[in-house]
Amino acid sequence: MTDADAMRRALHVALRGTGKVSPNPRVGCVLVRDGRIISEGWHDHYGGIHAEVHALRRASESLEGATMVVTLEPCNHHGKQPPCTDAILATKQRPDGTLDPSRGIRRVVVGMRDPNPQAQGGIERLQQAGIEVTVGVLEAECRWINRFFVKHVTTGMPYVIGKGAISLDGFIATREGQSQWISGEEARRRAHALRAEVDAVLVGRATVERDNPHLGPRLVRGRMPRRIVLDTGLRLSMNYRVLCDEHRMRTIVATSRERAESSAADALRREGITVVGVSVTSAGRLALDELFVTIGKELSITSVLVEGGAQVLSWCIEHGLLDELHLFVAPMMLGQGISFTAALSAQSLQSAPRWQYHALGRAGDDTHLILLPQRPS
Ligand code: AOF
Ligand code: ZN
Repeated sequence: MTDADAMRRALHVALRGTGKVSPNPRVGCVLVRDGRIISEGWHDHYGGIHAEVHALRRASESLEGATMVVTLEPCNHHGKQPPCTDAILATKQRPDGTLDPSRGIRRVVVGMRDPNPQAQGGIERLQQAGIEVTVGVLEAECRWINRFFVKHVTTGMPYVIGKGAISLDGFIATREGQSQWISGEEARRRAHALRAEVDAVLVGRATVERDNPHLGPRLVRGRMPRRIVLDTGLRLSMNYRVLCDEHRMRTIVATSRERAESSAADALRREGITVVGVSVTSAGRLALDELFVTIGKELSITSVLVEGGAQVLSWCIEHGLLDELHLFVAPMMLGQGISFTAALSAQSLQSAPRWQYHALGRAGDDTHLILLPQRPS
């Protein structure tokens, strides 16, 4: 078994923490001895034990000479949990408490360094104790599963993903606003899997009024994300699902600073809904960059899926707020309709937002594009 094989398994078990560990990273760990996996562990929920300790506790065989393969640098700090480095070094202790280099875990393979300054230093600490450490195995994959955590812990802002289901000619709805359904079942299932992965799903008021969406991952197993509704004037009636169903306590309504102090805002708060006030731009729209800073810092939201509509998506694209874009392109043409970038107007080809392909595949009859912004170099 190569380090990469073991890391692939560690990445796989890390995903068991999906939807449960935020704002922490998803971390997986396997212990390898004599060429086979003897134990595995993962960070299962926020505040719970870390992947390394989980794997060490679950081991039913001797750890003598074993290699630990873990997707993230073992932490070296006291947070909600004690340092994983201590647990690793404990496997090397003689009965008198001194370290014996030949005992216990002999080698540690790390996918990526921990970007959290408070937790860093694990690699050096292990090396000082005589453990051989290899860093950077399947690093790109490890970074990808923790792209939300990495952005949030380094900038305080959530990682923002845009999502649209469009026709071949780029429309998200007919002229009359009919959009259910442009994409097929498999594309919708993938979109729901994204909902289960992010901390929050964001939509504008017009989308709530048109579709009365539930925004939960009903087509897959997963927990309900927080739901963010943009409502500058706080005019939405309380009868929409996001404001009155059993998950309303986890809904966040973003509105102007002024309306956030109004009696309408208090009525929402009495229902357990969070109301966040942000500045309004000269164009009369909520300043989403400010909203993202607030929800990242105050509500520990590490990721947001922007589901629409066209106004909100256009605004995010125009202001460079998307870190990733998922487009499900259905083999269908409308000729006229609501373009998913209706409110975007590029003045020239040079100034048009450009993207690079991260992945391109099929989702049933639809094409699934995952794009990353091409930031000016
Ligand atoms: C690890 N293994 O499985 C995870 C780590 O408050 P705590 O104690 O849970 O610490 C959270 C921080 O520890 C988190 O921000 C990240 O830097 C690291 N997460 N580290 O060694 C794990 N989940
Ligand atoms: Zn740890």
